[in-house]
Amino acid sequence: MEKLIITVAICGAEARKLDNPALPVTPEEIAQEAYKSYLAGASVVHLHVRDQQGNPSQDVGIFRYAMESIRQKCDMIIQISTGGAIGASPEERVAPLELMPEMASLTCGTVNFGEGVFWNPPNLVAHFARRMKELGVRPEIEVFEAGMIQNALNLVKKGLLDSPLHFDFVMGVPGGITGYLRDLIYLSETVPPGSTWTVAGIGRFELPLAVTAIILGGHVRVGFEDNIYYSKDVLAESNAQLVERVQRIALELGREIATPAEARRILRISRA
Ligand code: KMH
Ligand code: ZN
Repeated sequence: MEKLIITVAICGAEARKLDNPALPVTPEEIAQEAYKSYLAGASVVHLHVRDQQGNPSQDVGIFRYAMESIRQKCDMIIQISTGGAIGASPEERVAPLELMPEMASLTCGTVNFGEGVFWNPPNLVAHFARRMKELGVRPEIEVFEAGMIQNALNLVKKGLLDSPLHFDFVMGVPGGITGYLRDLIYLSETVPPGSTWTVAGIGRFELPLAVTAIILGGHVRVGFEDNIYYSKDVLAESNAQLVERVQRIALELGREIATPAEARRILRISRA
């Protein structure tokens, strides 16, 4: 089994400081939290940013500053979000790719998202994939529903994505696939052999899915984007606390933790 890649999803677009006062929202707070998570074992940071009011933003300048601030502290792989927040325009969502991060998220289909709709029609996904290819950005295929795997494979056939793909199973979003273990088994057995995958369990699904992924040979994403709690009714103190728990469990189970350099090799990222 490869070493375990832990991704930290620091703030996302939906969580609010009202929900967990420890939520990092400024670029400085995000960079500091990324660094603490790196020290706790994370090798990838899934990056969203917020504006001065703490609202989700796809502003290129804020992304640039956050990326520079993280790079000054450590060599984590930076994966920017092209999902943004529900309602963000396609132009806003694709804009930060011009910063040429090593990775970016690419959701391969439309899904209900709570009371909203996360809008990803085929032409939009193809446009984002083409842009990533032009800029040499490694996509992480975000899978909120099983059909999104097939959508990604269709983009491989069209030459817009390169095999082997790297997937992120986002499980437990209201409107998407559930976070039950049988669904993780199903998704992990549906991706083509040779693919890599990670799992992001939402809310209470985060920990059981993380443990299952460690055992199955997948990788793990944790963080306030997906879950603001440490345990039932107990708020997490930091993203790093959630990362540290995954590292601890993985080591107990005999799975070593990947450094950023090792994660680059596993994820086939050649550009430093
Ligand atoms: N905020 C969600 C609507 C991504 O980062 O690519 C979408 C999301 C996925 O967070
Ligand atoms: Zn995200």
